[in-house]
Amino acid sequence: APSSAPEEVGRHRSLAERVWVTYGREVFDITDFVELHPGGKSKVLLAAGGALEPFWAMYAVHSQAHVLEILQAYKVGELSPEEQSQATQGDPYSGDPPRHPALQVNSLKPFNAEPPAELLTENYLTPNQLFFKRNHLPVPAVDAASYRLQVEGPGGRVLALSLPELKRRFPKHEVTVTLQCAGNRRSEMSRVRQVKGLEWGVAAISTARWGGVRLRDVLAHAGYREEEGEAGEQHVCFEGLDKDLSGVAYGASIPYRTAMGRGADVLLAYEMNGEELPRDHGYPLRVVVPGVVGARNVKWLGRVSVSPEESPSHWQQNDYKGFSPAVDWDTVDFTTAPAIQELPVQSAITDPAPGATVPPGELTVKGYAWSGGGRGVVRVDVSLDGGRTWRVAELTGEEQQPGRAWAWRLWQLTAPVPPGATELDIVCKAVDASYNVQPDTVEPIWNLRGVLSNAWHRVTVTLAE
Ligand code: MTE
Ligand code: MO
Repeated sequence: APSSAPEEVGRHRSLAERVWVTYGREVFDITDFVELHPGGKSKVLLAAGGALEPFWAMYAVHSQAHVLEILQAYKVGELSPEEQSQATQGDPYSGDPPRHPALQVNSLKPFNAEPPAELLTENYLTPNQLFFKRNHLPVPAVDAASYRLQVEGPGGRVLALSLPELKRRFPKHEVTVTLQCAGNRRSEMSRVRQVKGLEWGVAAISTARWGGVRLRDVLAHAGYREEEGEAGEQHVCFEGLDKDLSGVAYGASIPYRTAMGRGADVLLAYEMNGEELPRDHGYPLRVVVPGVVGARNVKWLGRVSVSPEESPSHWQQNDYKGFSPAVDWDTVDFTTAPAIQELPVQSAITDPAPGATVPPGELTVKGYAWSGGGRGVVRVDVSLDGGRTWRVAELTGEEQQPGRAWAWRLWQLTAPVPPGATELDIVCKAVDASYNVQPDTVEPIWNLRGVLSNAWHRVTVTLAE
């Protein structure tokens, strides 16, 4: 069979350019099947140009022999063998891994992308290929065999732990955790007044089942005790293996008690949704800090240390902090605000899409809701008339332990469309276990970096005649 590179498959994303997909190493031209797809044409086109696996993981109806048989009829070739990472001279991003074309790319180098919002709530766990990706630097090529995690113990003694040693020495721990970037929903802030940062929509948030070892077990092995942090504020600092051109690594830190407190679920994860951690998500080892902003979940983890100071990293000191709407770039002083750790309560509508035309009669609205610090979501209110009247949505998904509710709830509401309406102003807002609520508008929480954007989410749709 003829062989094609992933980039070639990626160019076939529309009926005009023909629709190609892959399954395993096989390549299929499914152009003639698009109209026949039982789930509709728009759904099958989401997978165009890339792998079917993440979609079939969501829509389990595909795991049947006859579906594979149908697919075989459209086979046109095979994927060419993985190319040697030929580090193209001068482009530090040439070694980045391939990505799924369904992702909406906000920046290619470094790679930053979110899934289409309506896919986010199709599945409680986000398939790895569709999980949002937020990189500040090129993805480092880490050789798992020679990889050693450096852990600095009390007094400066450094342990070097290989992956097999980590897996052998410490019990495996699994937690379902939602990660959200501080900049999720930033584009809504920019509509009020331009902010600096990537223009994320509502999908810089995703959920996975992470597997790994507990950070507290590793720190205890290195000689730290739970009480240690009480002698004065201490911080656990992380360094990534991804480096900028001057050799400075990505870094961040969390308070010692977040890592070492009783019941702490901070992980050094080597698995994501039952698979080996993908390169974009920190292969071979990353930190997962449940309930805490994405930026502290350091990927490609190289070194862990404990310090009376927070991480000296740019991303801890001079970024990922919140400010008053009164502060702008000419007046900002980053030393005056604390680094973001636990995130505030958040929710958004993922379906219908803004500007969609919906049929009269009944409408189903879907979305996600989540809060930081292990505070579960207790309720989501939805309005179809801009916030004049409200209904309570139905929550679905895992209900986790109070205080350790690290993952989102999905929600949906089916309600009659107000008769005579031509347009609907759909609004959602969530309430967390501490009865924290979302602010109703963006203006009062506007900040120059466009972080912590969690106002009521609004989507306007048109009613079909
Ligand atoms: N870790 C390293 N080493 N380098 C990075 O650029 N980005 C951070 C964090 N950890 C980053 C990192 C940010 S800002 C976020 S939001 C999350 O990773 C995103 O994790 P994901 O790409 O697995 O979704
Ligand atoms: Mo982020």
